[in-house]
Amino acid sequence: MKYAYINNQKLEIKEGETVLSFIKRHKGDQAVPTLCDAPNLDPFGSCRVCSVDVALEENGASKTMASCHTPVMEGQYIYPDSPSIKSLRKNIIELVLTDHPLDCLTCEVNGNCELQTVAAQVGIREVRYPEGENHLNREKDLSHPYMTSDLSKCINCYRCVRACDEVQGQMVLSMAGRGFDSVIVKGQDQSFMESDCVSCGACSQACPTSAISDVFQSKAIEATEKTRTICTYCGVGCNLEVSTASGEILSIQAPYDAAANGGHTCLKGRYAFKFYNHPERLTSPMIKRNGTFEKVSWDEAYDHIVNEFKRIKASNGPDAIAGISSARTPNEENYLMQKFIRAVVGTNNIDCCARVCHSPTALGMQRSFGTGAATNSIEDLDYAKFILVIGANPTDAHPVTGAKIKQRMMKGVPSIVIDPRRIELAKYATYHLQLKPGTNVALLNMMLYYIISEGAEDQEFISSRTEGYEEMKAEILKLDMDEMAEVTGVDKNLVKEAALAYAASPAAMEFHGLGVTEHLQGTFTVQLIADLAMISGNIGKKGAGVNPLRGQNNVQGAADMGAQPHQGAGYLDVTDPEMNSRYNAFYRSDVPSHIGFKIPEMFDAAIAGDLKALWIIGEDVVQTDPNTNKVIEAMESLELLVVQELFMTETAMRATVILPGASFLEKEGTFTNGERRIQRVNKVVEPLEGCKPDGQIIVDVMNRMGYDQPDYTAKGMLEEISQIVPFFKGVKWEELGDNGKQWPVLEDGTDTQMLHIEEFKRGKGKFQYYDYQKSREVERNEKDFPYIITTNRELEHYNCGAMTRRTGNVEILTEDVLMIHPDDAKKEGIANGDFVCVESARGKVDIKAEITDEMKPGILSSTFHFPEVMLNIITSDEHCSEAMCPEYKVVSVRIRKSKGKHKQLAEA
Ligand SMILES: Nc1nc2c(c(=O)[nH]1)N[C@H]1C(S)=C(S)[C@@H](COP(=O)(O)OP(=O)(O)OC[C@H]3O[C@@H](n4cnc5c(=O)[nH]c(N)nc54)[C@H](O)[C@@H]3O)O[C@H]1N2
Ligand SMILES: Nc1nc2c(c(=O)[nH]1)N[C@H]1C(S)=C(S)[C@@H](COP(=O)(O)OP(=O)(O)OC[C@H]3O[C@@H](n4cnc5c(=O)[nH]c(N)nc54)[C@H](O)[C@@H]3O)O[C@H]1N2
Ligand SMILES: [Mo]
Repeated sequence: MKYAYINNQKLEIKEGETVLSFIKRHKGDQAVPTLCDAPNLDPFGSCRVCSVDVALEENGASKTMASCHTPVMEGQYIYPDSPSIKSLRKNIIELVLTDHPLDCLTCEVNGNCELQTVAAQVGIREVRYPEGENHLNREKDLSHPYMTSDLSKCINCYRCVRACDEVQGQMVLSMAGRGFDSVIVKGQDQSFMESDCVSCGACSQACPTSAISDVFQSKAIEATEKTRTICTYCGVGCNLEVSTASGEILSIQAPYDAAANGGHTCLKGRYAFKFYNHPERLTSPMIKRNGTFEKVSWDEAYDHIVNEFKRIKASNGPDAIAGISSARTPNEENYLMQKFIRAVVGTNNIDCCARVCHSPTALGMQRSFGTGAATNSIEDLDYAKFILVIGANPTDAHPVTGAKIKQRMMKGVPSIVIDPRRIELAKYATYHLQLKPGTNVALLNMMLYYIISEGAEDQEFISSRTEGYEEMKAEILKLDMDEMAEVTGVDKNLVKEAALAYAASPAAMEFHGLGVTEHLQGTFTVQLIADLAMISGNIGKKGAGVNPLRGQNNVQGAADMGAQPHQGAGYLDVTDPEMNSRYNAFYRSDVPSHIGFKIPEMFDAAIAGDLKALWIIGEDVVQTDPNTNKVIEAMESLELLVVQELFMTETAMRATVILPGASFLEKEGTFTNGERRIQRVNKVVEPLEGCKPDGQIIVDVMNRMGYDQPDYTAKGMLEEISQIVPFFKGVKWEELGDNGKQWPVLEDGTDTQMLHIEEFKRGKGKFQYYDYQKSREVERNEKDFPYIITTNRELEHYNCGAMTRRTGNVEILTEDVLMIHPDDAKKEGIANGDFVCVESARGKVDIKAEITDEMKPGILSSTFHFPEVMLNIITSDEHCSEAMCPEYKVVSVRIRKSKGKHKQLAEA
């Protein structure tokens, strides 16, 4: 063990500590005042406020050093508050204050300003120098809905610049000018809105004064309470610290000690919370009578639903009823919903949005490895020596992880991006393989071909840990690379170089998204990704693995809890007689052992008249499922459509009964993020008047159907879940702590950062070969529909947009646009901003053109966040042959300049 001394007291040193972290660990965070230092930034050593005296012997001659960036050495004698140090700090702060307006008492952050706190800490009561003038005249920036700058308050500590560079990697902020004239500027001295700012707020959180700050909500500074919870948007699972006063949410910060996001979050997590008390929230149950919704009491709504369920079950059997559970809601609520459908209704007709999202990932990885979840943790990015991103655009869709990946790429970690679009990460990647949508299988086969034919495979891993290799290899070697290059549109030499660089790396970490799954061959693509990881020995070690970037905040959890028709809670196979009887014994029920309907099958059954009742929680299938007019037909064929929602979505409009649920801010439970981390969602505010937590609504209906289920509490539900879900065995509400636990959690509470370390869940990892197959949509492309449109997502809006469209985010991004290559635009006579009619075999929509060379000629892309466009009118309900995930990413269309803005809905 190594030791150093603080005020002559002998204390142990930890590896890698600076003098500052050493002092803070032993003497507390307040032991040394700091200004330019921040917990999530690299030490900078510019302000010198953290200076301490350091000597080589007890009370010996000392040197003054900035403690934040000086490594602590064995045997050092550190004096953090000698008289000379105290006077030095006071002088420094006094000088800083001369450059800062002296109106602290009237400043809106009064009481929350770090500079003010530090001034008090070092003992300053008044400033002896006159107020300086060098940047006090700078104008306020009021351009942005969430962030504001008043750079007259800037003290040039660089924290904002470093946060923008080191945390987000956006490089918007910089210091211009020299000496006394130096000032912080955004971009080319622009406003937030004009600059390339992505509104993550890292600079605002980093600023120690209020030179850059959140636009102050009234009373922001009077926050009385802080509650830690988990973000409701994507699967990164950011921890949020929510400040409230009098039951109202004022602001959100990212806690520095959060494992999932370490002091960072994106503009949705930090700022897009105002939907929660938006005037358009649904606040009363409603029943549709003669075509219009009438507000009713909860009792009346429940009676209606229960009578209908009973009537339909009696006349058509339990399989005429189905449920769609919400991946936006906690584990406990998903568990209850599937339990209601299985144990109370008596059918396996339960599904969730994983169907239209990562169902191929779950199935493909189960086939290859035995478990469908991410093998490694996000933290592993720090250890990865190579990064492969395929069909995912994390800087928009998983911004915190995206920023980390981007940081690694900028620091020179070699990488491959496989995407038809030049996404942001492609600009930093070593190789961008810009393939035609729908050709992943051909491209991955090319990579496997070159690794095998060049002898770059990991023989040791293959022989000790896998099976099926020789069969796969024999098929791969039959392929003609020129033919595959033609199919994918990617130069074979580039693929070869990229594949060999990947295979040569000691630790390559893979990430994938919907560009992999939402295809005819989605599941096969996932299996080929698994092949690639196995052939290069990239499983079971740090900085490697196959890591799907799971979409919704709790889509991992929704599937874990059994919100799918073929596997119940904990992925036990419902068709296996032993598992089936285990469920029935546990639920005191009689659930049949046949697989229920998947979402697309529910719609077909509704149209065919076999499905009569559907209960949907938090999913806007009309806007987000493919082939909108078919979805509408399905909704309208039902006798009972219960929609449990926050807002009057396109789906809710077509309901027969509406139940107002409560948002994540108004209830408790757990979300499981994309790295299997089960984290506590704590109630921040009371449910809006008239709304109920979704879990309690389900419990109420269960009881009225005659099933005894205790009232909803997160703790109670977790107790029940831990008895049936094997990998939740040791999960206890009160033991989850701030950063949760990664499943499997053993009975003694130990959790798991990495899967398949010595052995795969299924024993040996399974290699499998698949041939590239053209989808019917691609055939259409070769005939009547010459363009392919694929979908992407925008940072500011989230899926159907019901929530983000009701926040300040609409001021930043207002509509869906059609990305089109300049050559195509020219050919079709389309100018930037023109409306374009995009027509597929299903229907047509009008979208505003945005001319960009991010897409290749012949390929278009758009988002699906706005009901004004309703992009899914044109998408097809062809789907993955194995998992039934829709082929959203390949839609063959023709385009022409449009005269106006129309959409073609069935009723219109
Ligand atoms: N801001 C924001 N964040 C979100 C969401 C949101 O709506 N908005 N939604 C959340 C949800 S539910 C999900 S599932 C995730 C999705 O996050 P991602 O998986 O990143 O989703 P997408 O952007 O739809 O698609 C990813 C990429 O696939 C590419 N792609 C299209 N076709 C192909 C192909 O054939 N091959 C390859 N290799 N790539 C292709 C697209 O160009 C796109 O860049 O994001 C989550 N996070
Ligand atoms: N063209 C195209 N379409 C796509 C995709 C694509 O890539 N291209 N991606 C698909 C994917 S991956 C997904 S996951 C789906 C997502 O599609 P959806 O699941 O429909 O999208 P969300 O916007 O997440 O909708 C969730 C709804 O839940 C409500 N909600 C949120 N929290 C709660 C709560 O606590 N309780 C209740 N009761 N309601 C709540 C919100 O108000 C919102 O209306 O879209 C799919 N659609
Ligand atoms: Mo998703």
